[in-house]
Amino acid sequence: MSVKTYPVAKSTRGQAQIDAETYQKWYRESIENPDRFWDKHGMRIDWFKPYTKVKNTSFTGKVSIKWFEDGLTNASYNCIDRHLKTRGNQVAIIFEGDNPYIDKKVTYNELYENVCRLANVMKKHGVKKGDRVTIYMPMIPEAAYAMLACARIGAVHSVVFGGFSPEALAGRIVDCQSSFVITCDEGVRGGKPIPLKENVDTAIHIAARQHVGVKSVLVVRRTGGKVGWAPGRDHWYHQEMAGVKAECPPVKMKAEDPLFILYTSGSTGKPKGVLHTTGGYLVYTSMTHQYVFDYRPGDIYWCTADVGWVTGHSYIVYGPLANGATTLMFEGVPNFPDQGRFWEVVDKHKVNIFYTAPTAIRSLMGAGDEFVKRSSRASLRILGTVGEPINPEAWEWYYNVVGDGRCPVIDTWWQTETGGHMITPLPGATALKPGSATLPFFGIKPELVDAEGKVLSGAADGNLVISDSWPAQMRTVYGDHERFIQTYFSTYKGKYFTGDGCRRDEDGYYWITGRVDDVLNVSGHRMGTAEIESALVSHDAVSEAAVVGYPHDIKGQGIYCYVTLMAGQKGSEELRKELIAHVRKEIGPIASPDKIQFAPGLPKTRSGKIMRRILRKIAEDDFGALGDISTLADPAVVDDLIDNRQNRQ
Ligand code: 6R9
Repeated sequence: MSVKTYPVAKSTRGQAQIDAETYQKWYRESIENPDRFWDKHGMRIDWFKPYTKVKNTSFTGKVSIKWFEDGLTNASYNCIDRHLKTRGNQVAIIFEGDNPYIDKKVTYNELYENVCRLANVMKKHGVKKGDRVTIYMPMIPEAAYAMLACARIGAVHSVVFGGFSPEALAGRIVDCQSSFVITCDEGVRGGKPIPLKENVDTAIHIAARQHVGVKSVLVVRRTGGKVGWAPGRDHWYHQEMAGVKAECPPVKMKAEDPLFILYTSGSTGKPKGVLHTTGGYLVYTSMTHQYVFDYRPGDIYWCTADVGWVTGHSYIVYGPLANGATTLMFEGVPNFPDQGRFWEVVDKHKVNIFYTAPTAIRSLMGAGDEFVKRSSRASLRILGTVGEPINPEAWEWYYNVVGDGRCPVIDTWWQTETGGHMITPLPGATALKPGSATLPFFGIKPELVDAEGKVLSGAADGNLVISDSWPAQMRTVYGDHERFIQTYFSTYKGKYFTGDGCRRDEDGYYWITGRVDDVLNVSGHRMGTAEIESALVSHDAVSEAAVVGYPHDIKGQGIYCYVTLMAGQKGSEELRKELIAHVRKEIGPIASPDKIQFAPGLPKTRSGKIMRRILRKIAEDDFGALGDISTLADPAVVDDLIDNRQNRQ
């Protein structure tokens, strides 16, 4: 497949902050002398007591990661107080409701008052520094207040995505022994209520059976829907907030004091509590937010993620607010009231920087250009993506149709574990190649290794590891440091293993090929499922595709493709043949699909990630043991996939 390259994008508002030369210079310095580099950039946040030590990290033995360790700071102070003098009346948060007629603006002064009050409410209920607080909320400003209020008093928040089931919520409450929960009566998404308080009630019962007692639940009233009530345990947010002072001094936190825990699934076992700490995380998320999005004061910035995921933590709340930005929080979904909602909101709030996931882009692309074309999108300057590899077809559509060919597409590769962007273009510095996350951010040392751990040089294909620490790296798995070492530092000694496969091209550009367990080996040829998916999606009839391997007598693994067609297209034998020919043409005969199943829907988590585990099982004709499918956005798609499987034995 020939690769198109887009020259360094001209920023539509003068020169971007980092040009190609500055990128080279800073990158070199960050690698050759990380202490000096981060000593300088660590001062981008405010410290009550400046650090004298910068980096103290080891990827071997017990694995210990410390940054700015003798400095004292506070994340809430950095996200609020330090802006009050200069931009107290500037909007900090724009809330856009699920209902398009509902919105609200919160200034930095108002943010200060709300966060201080909430911090005081928590203190009143006995929450202390180091205590874990579970936040189970929809996308409303109170979710951000709750995170920042925890940070203010040194409590460690654990945000659980509002789409998770009571069982999943209970598991997370139990794992970090959390006795204080902040929630909402109901959430609203796509016009439908979500019974958050009811789920919390159920979760608390489940947790109690495991001897973890939740003492207090603070409930924000969002819909006014009827909820159960445990007197003495449950408290209304609005009543509590009215009864406390609007000022609360931020606690002086050590740089390495925990800021939050965020649970994430691995390939084995129960979800891991990824632990992030204060100083390095804030330095790195604010710095990446500024340079990766070329954020300038006054910009309206919108990341469509949910605060239940790391993207919401780093790039809706902490990074943007530490930079004094205006960050938009969207309560709804991309297709409600219809598939034009994103672009309507962009016009309504004059959004300059827009950051979303490839899965959203592909689904909106499938709905047709008309939904985009009826908006102006003239305010847009930067388009970002995150979460999975973006296929060139979707990239081009995003660039040409959404961005009208004038906004660079910033494909950011990173993980819950990395805290912030790792491999990403910088607008104004990096020539773009659709589908490539391009080059490492400052301070990031990616390496490709083969199965034996041999470091590969030049253009190569391998497993992606990071060979030295960066400030926002996770510090441990909460309560299980051994698991941290095992999961991330034992596969390749002395290196952080990302779990992703990756190719580096002759220009040094990185192309993430997907999780290593998704890489296929067909007749001894190695290829990323993402590559085949990308080829399939580049066919006009295809809206989305997911490819998995299945055991094949002769080839080792065969290629099984689940294909969702564009609206109006019908699956047929003829189209099957056409798609096979298309993939052969795009990649080569080795990538010929063995099976193509037309699927009206793919099994996705509520964050939009395709659950390949399920697809692999069905492809293997072994769907008796699909495991937990309760976290799927729409568990019903599984039945259709099973009924129409192509591999009956
Ligand atoms: C931020 C986030 C991490 C995994 C990661 C990789 C995939 C994320 C990507 C990407 C290709 C990108 N991933 N961004 N793959 N290109 N730009 O998504 O964190 O939920 O922990 O997922 O997502 O496989 O390892 P998380």
